[in-house]
Amino acid sequence: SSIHNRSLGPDCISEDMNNPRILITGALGQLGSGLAKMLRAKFGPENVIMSDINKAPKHILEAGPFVYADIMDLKGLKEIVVNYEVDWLIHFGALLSAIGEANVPLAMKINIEGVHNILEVAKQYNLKCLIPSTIGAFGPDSPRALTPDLTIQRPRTIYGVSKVHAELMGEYYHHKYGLDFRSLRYPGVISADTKPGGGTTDYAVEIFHDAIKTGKFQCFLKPDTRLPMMYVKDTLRSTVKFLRVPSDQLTMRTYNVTAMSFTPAELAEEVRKFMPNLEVTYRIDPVKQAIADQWPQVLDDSRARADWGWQHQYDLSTMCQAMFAKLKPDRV
Ligand code: AKB
Repeated sequence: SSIHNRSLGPDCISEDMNNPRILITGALGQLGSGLAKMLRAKFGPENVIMSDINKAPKHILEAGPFVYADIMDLKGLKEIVVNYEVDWLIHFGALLSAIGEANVPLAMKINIEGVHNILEVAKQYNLKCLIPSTIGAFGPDSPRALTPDLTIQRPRTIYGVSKVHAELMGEYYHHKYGLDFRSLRYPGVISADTKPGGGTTDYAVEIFHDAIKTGKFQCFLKPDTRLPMMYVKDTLRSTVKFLRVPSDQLTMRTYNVTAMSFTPAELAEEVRKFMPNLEVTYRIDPVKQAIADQWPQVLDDSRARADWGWQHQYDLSTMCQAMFAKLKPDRV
């Protein structure tokens, strides 16, 4: 079948890395479809399999292979890996910070037991395995200004605890079994086409949608809450670049990556350059504010920049420009 044909189509840039077949879990979330698009452009549409437990919209089904995959079902995961001859496993299925606090048992199941299944499958079939981490893997005892890769990590959310667990388990499998495990600690990701679900940094996405729809925005964080952030294109570029770095070039397995840091007040000021009449009010969500107050304000990603050449392209101003260009082209 065409699924099993590994040759690149005429539109694909030829690739030195023996043309991997890639499975993405949780692919209907904020990052999956964008990453699939980027990887399909490099490796061919048939070589990137999107998967989720939800039904995919038509445009996703038309773009390339999409399958049902429940990360809690170890046998089902193995079946997909074998049937599709998967080489790389990118694990995006997870519950984010705020929703995790509201559903602790479910977060433990998905974010901890699910990761165990992913690592087991990756080990058994010798897959390159990427499990993203987050600024949420730090906590109140971590330095908040220029938080380094290696520092105190004592998060107090179930999301953070589960992500530290994933980092440590992946690194353990790497050292014990030689698994090519990789992780990036993402900051808040700002995207136009897909929405985040249940995070603490979601306000930075919502402001654009609400501003355009209603001219108003009610923010759930205090105006001076500074957090590390990144435009989705940079997030996806960092991910693809990191996946392609030869293993021996990595001096660590878990790297911080970031692009900018801003507060809600600073973001609102930038958005007002496109919508001068935007009304912003603040109604603090105590759970989300408490989470944000324990997270880094500025992330130090110098090791990613030194080891594998990470460079961001979007800052606060160009990110806003890009968001309005996507969501409201007549404003730009
Ligand atoms: C969240 O807010 O939970 C996520 C994250 C920073 O990991 N966006």
